[in-house]
Amino acid sequence: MATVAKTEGIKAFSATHDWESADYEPTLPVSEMSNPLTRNIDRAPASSIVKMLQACDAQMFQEKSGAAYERLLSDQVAKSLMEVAKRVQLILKNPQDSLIVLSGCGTSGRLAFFITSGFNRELRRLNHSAVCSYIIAGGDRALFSSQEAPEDDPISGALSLKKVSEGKKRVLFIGISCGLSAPFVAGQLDFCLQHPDVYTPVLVGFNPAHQARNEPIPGCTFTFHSVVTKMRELAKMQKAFLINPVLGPEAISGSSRMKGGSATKILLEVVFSAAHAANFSRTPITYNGILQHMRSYGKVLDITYSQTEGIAAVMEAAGRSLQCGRRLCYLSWGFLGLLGLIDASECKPTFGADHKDIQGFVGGGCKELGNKEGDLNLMGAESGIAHIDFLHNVLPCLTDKDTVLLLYSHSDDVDEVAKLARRVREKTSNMHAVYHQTDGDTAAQQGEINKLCSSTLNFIWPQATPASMGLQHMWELSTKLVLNAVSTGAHILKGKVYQNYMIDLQVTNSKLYCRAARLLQRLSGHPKSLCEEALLKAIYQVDKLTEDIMTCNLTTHTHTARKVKKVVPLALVCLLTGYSIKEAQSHLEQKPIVREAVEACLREQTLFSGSL
Ligand code: F1P
Repeated sequence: MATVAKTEGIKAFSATHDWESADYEPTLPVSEMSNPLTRNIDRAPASSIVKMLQACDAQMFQEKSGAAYERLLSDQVAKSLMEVAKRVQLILKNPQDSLIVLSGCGTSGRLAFFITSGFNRELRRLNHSAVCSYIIAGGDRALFSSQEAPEDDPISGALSLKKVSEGKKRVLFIGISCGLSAPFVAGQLDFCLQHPDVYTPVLVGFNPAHQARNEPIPGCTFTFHSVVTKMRELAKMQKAFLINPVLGPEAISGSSRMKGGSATKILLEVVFSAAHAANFSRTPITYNGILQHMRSYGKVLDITYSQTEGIAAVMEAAGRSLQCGRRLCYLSWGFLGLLGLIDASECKPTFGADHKDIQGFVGGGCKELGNKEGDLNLMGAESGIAHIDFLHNVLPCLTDKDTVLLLYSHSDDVDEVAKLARRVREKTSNMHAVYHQTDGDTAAQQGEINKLCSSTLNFIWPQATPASMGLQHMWELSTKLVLNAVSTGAHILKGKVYQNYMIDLQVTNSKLYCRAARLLQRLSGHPKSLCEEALLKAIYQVDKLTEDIMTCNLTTHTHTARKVKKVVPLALVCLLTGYSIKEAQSHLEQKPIVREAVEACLREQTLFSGSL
């Protein structure tokens, strides 16, 4: 056994470098590549899935290995972070007529909200005015539910930035797009470049600049790539900043919510903490300080993944629930809860999940989270995010087949946690917990909660944390890693991943459409034109494409795709078998596990071509 593990470790180590070579998937940006470490993640047991995710996350902190890319701990990245932190500090010092805006789409927008809220809360605690604002493509409803289409709208990006910064004389704009790809963010950066007297643009993403998306954006004269090129020029004079370390491919190809999201959180927290310390405790912003702070996040990975077996147990429970059509609920308090909401909302575009498959609930819901648009009842009563919604809509029908995961820390009202845990336990024994505490601090009720739960991931953090890094930030990253692992793993176990590709992704914006077309090419071996044809047939549910469909634009395609389930599997089955859409649909109904359906088709295809 030991020898096998050792050789696997060696293989895994050498594989980490494959993706950096020039001939590895040369047409893809790093954020879309498939990670050699996870090629067999779809057949791995839960504990191996966790280990693979750990190895992928560890790639974030690998030092530059002579390759062409900047890394998280690279010299240039630390220097840019210092400069941006100094700009933030200037605004803190002189907040009048100034603003910092964080913006992004999907997970990146949700993290913009998360980081903005945390920073403003801290400022208000010190009686300082809140200087930070967030923008998310699609508005506040996109904070808690998947809204992918607004990502394609550069005009609405620019207009929302204009609106939020009306009347300001100095704006530090931080646009986040993990893949350097979202037109919404490109529109905002372009707007900043046109008004350099007011706006200083900063771009956070995780591809080298030359890999920024270069597809034309309908109605615009710029592409993401052209905007980045201009910013690079301005960066030489420190009039714009690019923070774009490479993290290695995601564990599930293109799933930027994972490493992309974690690194966004790390980088921006480092910037804001350094600026905060400089302004309020006169701690100078230094290169070493920045680097040390970044490294301390690496320790969060170690502490979190030291509980591999515990994470795997929750993943297995969640996987069993999803496999039999039941659900996973995150119940939480305060801002750890927002991470639960974020994690849950991402499963729809990534795995074609129903919004009820994984749902997050936070104490008082929107009231507690303080989003701009206040209480959002836009998605109907059944989608409420407060505990009261859970008690009314979910608790009555919970059974042992559902999984409930409590997320709390010793600074939450643990009495409340125990109260809710007792009520959940009356309905299901399948309750687990993630609990953060500092060394030496224990909550009296924790013993009781532990007994009510079938498993507890108890993270004990050292009291003496690096000065610059709040404990809260550690708990948050650790919780994010656990939730990403649980929800990704549960969907893998449900058969929603083939090799390391999301085969049931939603095709609801241009990036996802291109990803889907690429995946069809890769799996079927057919040329691009044929794959796009099959994709459109699946979207419009027709066996023959009409003139009308062919002349529709991409926005109409992605809009129509919202209403259809299993678009990509459907297109793939048609491509591989020559079935009609109806036949392919019935084939997929007979084999509801998408991975198995896809594998069966691929097997038949190989047998068929072998017999020729
Ligand atoms: C933004 C994003 C992702 C989401 C999905 C679609 O990506 O909305 O957050 O998970 O993949 O794209 P990016 O602009 O940060 O690359």
